[in-house]
Amino acid sequence: MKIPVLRNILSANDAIARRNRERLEEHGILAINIMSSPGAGKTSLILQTINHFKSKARVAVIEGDVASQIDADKVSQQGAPVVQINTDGGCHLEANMTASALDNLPLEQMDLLLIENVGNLICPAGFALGEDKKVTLLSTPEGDDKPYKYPTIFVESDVVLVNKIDLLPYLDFNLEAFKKAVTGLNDKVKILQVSCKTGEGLEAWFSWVEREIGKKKKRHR
Ligand SMILES: Nc1nc2c(ncn2[C@@H]2O[C@H](COP(=O)(O)OP(=O)(O)OP(=O)(O)O)[C@@H](O)[C@H]2O)c(=O)[nH]1
Ligand SMILES: [Mg+2]
Repeated sequence: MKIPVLRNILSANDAIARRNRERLEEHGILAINIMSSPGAGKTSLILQTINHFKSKARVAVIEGDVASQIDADKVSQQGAPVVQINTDGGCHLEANMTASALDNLPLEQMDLLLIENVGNLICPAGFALGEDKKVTLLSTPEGDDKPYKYPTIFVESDVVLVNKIDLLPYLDFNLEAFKKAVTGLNDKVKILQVSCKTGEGLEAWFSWVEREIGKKKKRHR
């Protein structure tokens, strides 16, 4: 009896996600759903990305957290429009929350929307928000076996960022084993190695984002 209920929830979510996608499409805004475990570096990546694009593209952010507006405050300090969503215990963002956030963002003045999902390697992968791309961060202290334990998020992702590579000398994280595990699940995924602390590897991330913004604008014209 529970299965049809779950289907209804997911199809309702998908319907709202489609409307979000249409809304973003109308304005030519590229939307990226950023997912990871708590503390893997989502906010750090967002802050680096805002900083890089400040004279190149207009970036806005949706921050998803169970509680607090700590991350939204950091984004706001960088001058980007931001909406904080508190899920009050919910372990992922849903499309209806994203729709409300879109109501509160200056869509006419945006090129890129970065959505920081709730820190969780499981549930966020199951809920479409209306994004164009899904990006997962996996930080090196979490271990290279995570694709085997939490496969769905890696299957769903367009890009996987291995973050905190500056810590590799102190860990037994095996980069090649991790890449093999991810590509075994998803042979189309792009894997980038970065440090949001030192900036190493971020140029490749910025280039990918820039290309995707360009593609979105082209489709919009
Ligand atoms: N050494 C190192 N630390 C990093 C790196 N990226 C982020 N951190 C640190 O990791 C901690 C967590 O980073 P956040 O960016 O807040 O992580 P998050 O994924 O947004 O965390 P939640 O929002 O709580 O899920 C902070 O202390 C960061 O300074 C990195 O590349 N290397
Ligand atoms: Mg954060």
